[in-house]
Amino acid sequence: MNMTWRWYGEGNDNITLDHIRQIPGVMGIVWSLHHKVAGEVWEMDEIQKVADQITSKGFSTAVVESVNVHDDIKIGLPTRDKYIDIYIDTIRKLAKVGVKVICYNFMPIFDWTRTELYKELPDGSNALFYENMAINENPRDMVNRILEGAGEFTMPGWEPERLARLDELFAAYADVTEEKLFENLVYFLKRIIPVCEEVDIKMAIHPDDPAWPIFGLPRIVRSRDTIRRLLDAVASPYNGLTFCTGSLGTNPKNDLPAMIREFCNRIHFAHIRNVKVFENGDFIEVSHRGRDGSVDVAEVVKAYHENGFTGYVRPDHGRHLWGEEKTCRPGYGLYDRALGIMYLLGVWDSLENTTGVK
Ligand SMILES: [Mn+2]
Repeated sequence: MNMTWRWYGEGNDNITLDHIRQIPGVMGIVWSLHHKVAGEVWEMDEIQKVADQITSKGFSTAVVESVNVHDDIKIGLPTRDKYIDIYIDTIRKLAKVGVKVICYNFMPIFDWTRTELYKELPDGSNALFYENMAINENPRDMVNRILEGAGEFTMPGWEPERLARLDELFAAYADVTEEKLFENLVYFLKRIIPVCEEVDIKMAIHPDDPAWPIFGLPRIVRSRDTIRRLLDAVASPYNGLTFCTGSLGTNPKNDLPAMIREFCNRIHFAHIRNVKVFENGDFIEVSHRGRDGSVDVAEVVKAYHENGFTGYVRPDHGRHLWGEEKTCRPGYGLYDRALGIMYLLGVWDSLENTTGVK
C-alpha cells in the first residue's frame, strides 16, 4: 500500500507540502494542473514546474487526478478525435515526469454530486451530504447551491464556465444512452491504451458518484457487473480502476470487499473513505472508522492486504473539523484526512504484524 495525499497545488490549497510531510506514511502527492479545463493542452513547462515542487519535498509524482475528459469524447461527436489526440499528448508528457497512474472519470456533465456541502453531524463537525429528494429539483438550482457553497475554491468537475452552459450540455447529451456512453468510453480507451502501454501509465477510471443515474443522465461505472463489462471490453491491465469505496459504497448492494478481491489486479488507485447510508437512500460522509458508517473500512483494507496490493491509496474526502470549513475546500480539509491515514495505516500495520505478510 503506497499512501498518497491529494494536493491542489501552490496558491490553490491552504495545506502546504510541508504540512503533508508531517503526516506519517505519505509517500506521494496526487496532483493535477487544476487550472486546465477538459480538452486543453498541458504544456511541458507547466507540468515540470509542479513535478519539481513535489519532488523537492521528497514526494513521488506518480498519480495524477485528474486529466478530465472533454464532453465531445463522452458524447461521441466527430470532434472527439482532436480531443483524444490532446489527451494522448498529455499522457506522453506526464510519463516524462514519472507519472504511473492517471485517475479520470466518464460521468456526463456532473462529476461527484452532493446536495449540501456542510451538513452538520451529531458530533458538531460537518461533511458532504446527499439528499435524494433534492435531486428531483432543477439541476440549475443544485449547481448554484454547490458553487455558492464552494465560495472562492475551485472544484474539479464543477467549473462555473462549463456549467454556465448547462442547458446546452443537457441538450448535447439528450441522445446519449447508457449503451452509447459505454461505446464512447470504449472508443476512447481503444485509442489511448496502446499509448499507455508504450509509456507505462495506467488509466484508472473513477466510479460514478453517487453510484446511480442522476437527472436522467446515464452512469456506467457503478457496480460489479458494469465494472466487469468495462474491464473485459478492453482487457489490457492498463485499463484499470480507481476503486472508490465512498462512491461505490453509496449503494449498499455493492459488496466492496468482494469487488476488491475480484478486481484487485486491475485496481491501480484506491480511494478509501466511509459513508453512512440512511434507509431512504440519503447519505453523508463520515470518519474513516468502519463503525462510524456503512462501509466496513477495516474489511476493505483487509481485502487489499490479502491480495498483496502494492498500488496507490489515498484517504478520500474527509469531514471538516474544528472550524476548518471556513478555510478549506469542501471535503478536503487537513484533519480528518490525516486521521483517516492513521486509521488505514493502523489497520494495515496490524495485518502485517498478525499475518507476517509485508
Ligand atoms: Mn473518490
